[in-house]
Amino acid sequence: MEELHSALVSPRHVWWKPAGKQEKVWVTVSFVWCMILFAMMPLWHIKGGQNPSGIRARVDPIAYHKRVEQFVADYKIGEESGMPIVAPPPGSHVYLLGRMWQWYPSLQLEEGKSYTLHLSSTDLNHGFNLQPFNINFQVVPGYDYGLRVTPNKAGDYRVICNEYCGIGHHLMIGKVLVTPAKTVAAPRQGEEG
Ligand SMILES: [Cu+2]
Repeated sequence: MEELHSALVSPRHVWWKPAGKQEKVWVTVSFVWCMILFAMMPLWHIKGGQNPSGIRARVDPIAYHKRVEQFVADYKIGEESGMPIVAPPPGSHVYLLGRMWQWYPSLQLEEGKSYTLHLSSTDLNHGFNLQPFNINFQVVPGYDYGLRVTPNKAGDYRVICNEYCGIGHHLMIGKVLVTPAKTVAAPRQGEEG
């Protein structure tokens, strides 16, 4: 019977040809790959070691600003071009503020010591990017992000903003100085450490 190509004529009941071997193989490979990627999502979340450790809390931007000012007042050790340099004691809470267009204040931390680094913004979204490492965090007004950090390499590092935040975005460069671990003399025999 001659095929009629018309919308008025209904197509044959079985209009398709059964899938060939190659097509079956391809569909199988694709399906298996989809399942692998699907499993990777929860697996990477649990095993990937990329999830931030620490606390998240809502915070009023004005309250956060006050907290940062208190932190600066408590542990300020100097100033550079009007920017306070703050050296908090090991184990303490460290507050860094992202705002147009600076990271405030400059931090001085000690190698091998742990801190809780709080990040927030008082105006709009910024991106905390510690150079030269692949560390990126969204810094969002209204949210206090507390990360447990242990600087493991002494050096003079820069924080840049990787979330476009206006005309001065490229000038938004902060400073984190990590001082070498203080060498502690081993306790002598009979002495309690
Ligand atoms: Cu920015």
